[in-house]
Amino acid sequence: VEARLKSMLAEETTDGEPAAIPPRVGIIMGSDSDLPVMKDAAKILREFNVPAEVRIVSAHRTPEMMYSYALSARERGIQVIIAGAGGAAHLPGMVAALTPLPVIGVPVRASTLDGLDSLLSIVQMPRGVPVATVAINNATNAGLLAVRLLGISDIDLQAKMAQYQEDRRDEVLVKGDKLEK
Ligand code: RP5
Repeated sequence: VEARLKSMLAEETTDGEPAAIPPRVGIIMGSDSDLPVMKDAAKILREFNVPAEVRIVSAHRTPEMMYSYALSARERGIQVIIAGAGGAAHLPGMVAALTPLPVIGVPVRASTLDGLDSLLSIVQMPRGVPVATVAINNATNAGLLAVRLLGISDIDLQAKMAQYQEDRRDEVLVKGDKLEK
């Protein structure tokens, strides 16, 4: 999956390979069919130079792997987990139950129900086990939220986020100017 992701990102970015440093963010997904959506989280983290790992970890098909991944993530230095899944999307919630790390859930549109099934499966967590849920298929926001969380204790990263926001604002202003002309 890392190889597929690399080729997907290579098509979209022109910068070189990120340095092989220990990952701070774990991006996991229930199936390789989630990768076209979840690659956007990896892309954002790469833009911010945040080291991340990408794994297929299924709550239903590889439950033992899900357990060992969630239980070992903190000691391996992972600080935030982004978990994407579709349909009966139990992965983010189960991982959040097993680790004290913040978990961001990405509902993937994977079935005939247009992603509403995934959204509700992820967002409707019981009290005590939070998952920060982003919009359906919006792995970009999951990446950005991970950067913001890391920015709490990393002022350089927080400054980069402030710059990112200014750049987005400027984009809107430029588009507005063009419309007026
Ligand atoms: C979920 O089931 C996965 O996260 C995926 O979104 C969905 C369909 O998986 P595949 O049948 O494409 O492997 O577990």
